[in-house]
Amino acid sequence: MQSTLGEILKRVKERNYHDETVFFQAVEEVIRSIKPLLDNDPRYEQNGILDRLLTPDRIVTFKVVWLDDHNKVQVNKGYRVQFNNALGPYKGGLRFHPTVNVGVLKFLAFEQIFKNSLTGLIIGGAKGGSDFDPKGKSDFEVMKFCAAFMTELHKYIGPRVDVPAGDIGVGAREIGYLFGEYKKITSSYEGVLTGKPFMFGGSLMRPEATGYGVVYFVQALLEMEHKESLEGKICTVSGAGNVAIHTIEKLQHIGAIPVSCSDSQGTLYDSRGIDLALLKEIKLTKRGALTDYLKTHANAQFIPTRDYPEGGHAVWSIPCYAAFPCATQNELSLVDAKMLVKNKTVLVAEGANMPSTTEAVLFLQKHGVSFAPAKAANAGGVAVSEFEMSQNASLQRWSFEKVDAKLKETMTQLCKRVVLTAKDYGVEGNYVDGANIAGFKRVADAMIAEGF
Ligand code: NDP
Ligand code: 2IT
Repeated sequence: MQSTLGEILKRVKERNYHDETVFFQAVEEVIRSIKPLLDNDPRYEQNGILDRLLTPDRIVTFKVVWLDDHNKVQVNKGYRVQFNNALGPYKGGLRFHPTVNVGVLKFLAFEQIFKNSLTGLIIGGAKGGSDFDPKGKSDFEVMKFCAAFMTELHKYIGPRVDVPAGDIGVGAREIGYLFGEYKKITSSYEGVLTGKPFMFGGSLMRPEATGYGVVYFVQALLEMEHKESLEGKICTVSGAGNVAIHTIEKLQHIGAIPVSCSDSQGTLYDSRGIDLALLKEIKLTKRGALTDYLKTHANAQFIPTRDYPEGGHAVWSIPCYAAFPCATQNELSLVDAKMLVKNKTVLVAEGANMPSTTEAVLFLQKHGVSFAPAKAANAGGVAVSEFEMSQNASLQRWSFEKVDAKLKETMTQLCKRVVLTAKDYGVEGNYVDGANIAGFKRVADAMIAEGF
């Protein structure tokens, strides 16, 4: 059927929609943290560091044309934001989600610069993706889309240039198809993507790395700052994807009790603790709906998003010791922060990228909640991606135990760096400032040393 003029115009407007609000939100937070550093060290001003750092090196935008299962031509937009490579090759995930636009990817790439810097590894910051929605698509459709996406993307990436990985909507299946197409185009086996399936060069533990890393970070933080542990503690988790599932898994390994997860449709609450094997089967194997969980556990509760009051999210109304937002940006609002404080939550650790609004972060910090920001807490995923790059470059395979030990060590050192930087700069206990200052310093000093 022919589209009406109104439908065509709507599509054009949606496709060209441009909103940088989340990028400005991320920038504002970093600037607020590093202002004292900028005021006290004239080198940053003299070298124009701020203006240089706030401007992406380049943004590539391209058209992705592919054929769906009904032989209908589909068109999506593809992007790669290469923000800064002062510390190493551009590195950061690809997100496939209908909400992807330049503003969202600029925010994610900007955050990635500081996150990657905090790991102490040799990686710069980037992000990319598409407004393509893998949900409801057949494997063949996903494959055809990925091949078409790589036809353009391959021109801009390389194992020493820019190494993409996964993010929302991009897991091992998508990375496998992307890698296959890259290899077909270039006839070259190179570690140009991370998060590959193990059988052709993926690192063991990359799927688990972000979630496990979040828990390792929190363990180190609780030990250093509270002389406490998560054992026996009730934890709430949002999201039901890669990061959420592996956060829940590691929490269970260490004897904590994760009681929730969520997706775009609603929140699942199981007061006896989430049945992880069932959750994995529903979400990872069948790509199904969270409500299917109730077929096995009738006592669990599913709270649809639409039934929850405006401005808040059901996950954060569940009383807990520690809360782990692991779904998406700005999912934890001021209303939620107030609820967490009311329920005496001790710690919030961000598994997702910038899941808490600015107002929520400030409220939590003001009320003494230990707040572990994303760029520190979720750096384990990209750290293991860098381990995958190392393995590919040397044609080695590391054991699960070796990667796990290196991940734990990386997150523990990262935590110490954040805590001690906050102390050194007179903002003890403010891990947002600690992470931003430590992340910024390494990048800025490299930019000065390399000239412009
Ligand atoms: P997945 O695609 O595996 O899972 C995403 C989860 O979040 C799904 O449960 C999804 O629900 C939910 N979600 C996504 N968008 C929304 C939305 N707008 N509203 C409500 N729920 C939503 O992604 P990941 O687990 O990989 O990523 C989750 C977060 O972690 C993102 O912020 C990502 O940037 C960040 N991250 C990921 C890393 C990684 O290694 N994968 C590393 C570091 C950070 P539904 O299926 O219903 O859409
Ligand atoms: O936000 C992130 O750190 C990621 N999506 C992972 C990036 C990577 O290159 O592994």
